[in-house]
Amino acid sequence: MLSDGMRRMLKKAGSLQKNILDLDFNRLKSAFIVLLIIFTLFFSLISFFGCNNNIAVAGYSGYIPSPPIGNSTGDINIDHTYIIYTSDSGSYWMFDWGDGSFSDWIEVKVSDASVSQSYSWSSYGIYEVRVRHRSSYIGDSTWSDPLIVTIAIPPDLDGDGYNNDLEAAYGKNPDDPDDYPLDTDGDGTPDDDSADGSFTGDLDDDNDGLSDTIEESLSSNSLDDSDVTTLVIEQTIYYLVDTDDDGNGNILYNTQTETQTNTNIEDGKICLDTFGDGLWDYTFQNGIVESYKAPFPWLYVIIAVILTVVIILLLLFKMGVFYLYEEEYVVEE
Ligand SMILES: [Ca+2]
Ligand SMILES: [Ca+2]
Ligand SMILES: [Ca+2]
Ligand SMILES: [Ca+2]
Repeated sequence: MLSDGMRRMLKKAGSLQKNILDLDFNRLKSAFIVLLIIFTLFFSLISFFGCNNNIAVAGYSGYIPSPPIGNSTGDINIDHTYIIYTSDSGSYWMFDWGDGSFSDWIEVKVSDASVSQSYSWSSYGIYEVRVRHRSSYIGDSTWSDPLIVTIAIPPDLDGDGYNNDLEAAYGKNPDDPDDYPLDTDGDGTPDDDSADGSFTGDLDDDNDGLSDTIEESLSSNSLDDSDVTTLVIEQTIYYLVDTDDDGNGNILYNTQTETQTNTNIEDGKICLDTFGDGLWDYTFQNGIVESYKAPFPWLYVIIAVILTVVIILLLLFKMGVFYLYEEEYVVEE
């Protein structure tokens, strides 16, 4: 049995424990309310900033900014510009250029701003351009997904008019504009076939219209376009070829019949035998083709006139109208 004194002590102790428990509960309640307020404020802030495209949402470490906007192809040593948009004033942004280089942190002081950065790559390759966001409140984001930028080797690296593959096939340097295959007419097709047979050479090296093969058969220079003149006569293409280099075409080549005839010069005009019958059909002079007109036969006319005069004189002599001497008559007295 407990004494009265003991009962009073236990009752007092129970009362004290109850007070202590009440006190702890109130502290916990206050702490919970404070935490609730802090979380409410935190998530309100997160919700507010989460409206922006490039600003963190809950779980900042998992935030991925949008990739930068800009060209996905380009050339070396040329500035390429990349942009991100943000309404997060007071934020910072950094670009990763994919070649081990990074931009500085770029501060955005106003909302609804764009951040633009230019970069030029010095080597050909494929680069992953990313962007990263930094907030003074919640730290750095992870890198954005990459924008793939291809800085491809141009087909004609040195810009000499011959593509890299062709130059390589001809043993020329694709990175030297002064080293390229022989191409007499400069039309981009080299004179000869490539050694490996992957490229066919020009069939008309001097681009005068007459193929190398025909020029060689006519003894014409297939590397000189000044010795062939193209003529169109009665809808047929002819080539007037100067094989003796005297400035006048001495062979007329008919592309339709693939035959050749000779020419002649009369009064400075080149006479052409288009039918191949040995008679002149046209003349060519100063770029003009005309039907052949035989020259007036002055020589024959003059000879005929002289002969006619001689015959008339002879007849007159015969008739006694003209005579060479006068007979003397002696009158006897
Ligand atoms: Ca080239
Ligand atoms: Ca070259
Ligand atoms: Ca050529
Ligand atoms: Ca030719």
